[in-house]
Amino acid sequence: AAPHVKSRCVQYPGSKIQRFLVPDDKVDWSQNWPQYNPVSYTHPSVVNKPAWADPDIDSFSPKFNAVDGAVDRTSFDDSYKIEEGKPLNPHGRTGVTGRGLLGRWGPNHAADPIVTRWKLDAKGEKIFHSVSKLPILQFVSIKRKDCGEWAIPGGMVDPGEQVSLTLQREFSEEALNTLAISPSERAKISERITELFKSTGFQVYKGYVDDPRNTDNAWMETIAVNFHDDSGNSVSELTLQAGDDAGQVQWVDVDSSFLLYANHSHFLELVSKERKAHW
Ligand code: RP5
Ligand code: MG
Ligand code: MG
Repeated sequence: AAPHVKSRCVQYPGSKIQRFLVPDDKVDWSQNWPQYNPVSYTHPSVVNKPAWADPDIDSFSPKFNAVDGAVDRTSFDDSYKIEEGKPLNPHGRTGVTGRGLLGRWGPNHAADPIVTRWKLDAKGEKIFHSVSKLPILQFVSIKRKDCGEWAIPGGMVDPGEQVSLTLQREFSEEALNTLAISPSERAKISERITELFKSTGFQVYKGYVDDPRNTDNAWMETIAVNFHDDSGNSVSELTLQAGDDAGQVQWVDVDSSFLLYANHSHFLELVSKERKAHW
């Protein structure tokens, strides 16, 4: 696989920290590199010991490469190495040690709901792309508040939470703003969402995320699932409203030229291939 890129972004997000520059041929840990001198960084929000974060490494002994109580510390890749008590990023060097903005040492598990529909004209007919001659898909995209980039409305799997629930919960929180509406409205939406999310889920991707928050000792992994509203009368009818860590939300045409957060574009490419849609 190509070496991770966003995990080596010069400026560590949410900080003034500059990563130690890692050239492509030095990403892999198997390359001996005595000059490697990464910056150690853990964001104050993580140092402050919130409920979603691990303690510092000297004050706890987690079960790495295992399900550790309610926290799944296994990787979707092979088992990861531990060096001086700290997990090593299976995709190689990032120029930063510690956890940065991530709560867990080792893998931080997320789930990404990719909700799609066909792009239709006024008569309700599918719109075909002029070059590829394939029908165009649209997906629900959010603009992240933290970095201003467009992304899939994903989020972290809570300890012990079923991924199927994370997918629904994060979509509802970020794209439908269910954290801010009345219980009766929430119940109505939840019914629709549960219906769509149970019938047509297609697992697109499971593995490492090339996320700008990754470090040498903490990284993102995800399960991305596509929920497709083929008829256009299920989730397409719900009013989108940005919530939680999303600043904006809208239906966006699925196209290779649309820039997205982390490696989310790769997940959409897999969706469009699967659905024989324009990419
Ligand atoms: C990405 O970060 C995942 O693919 C997912 O979309 C997201 C989860 O983090 P938060 O949205 O909770 O910050 O790596
Ligand atoms: Mg969220
Ligand atoms: Mg999120």
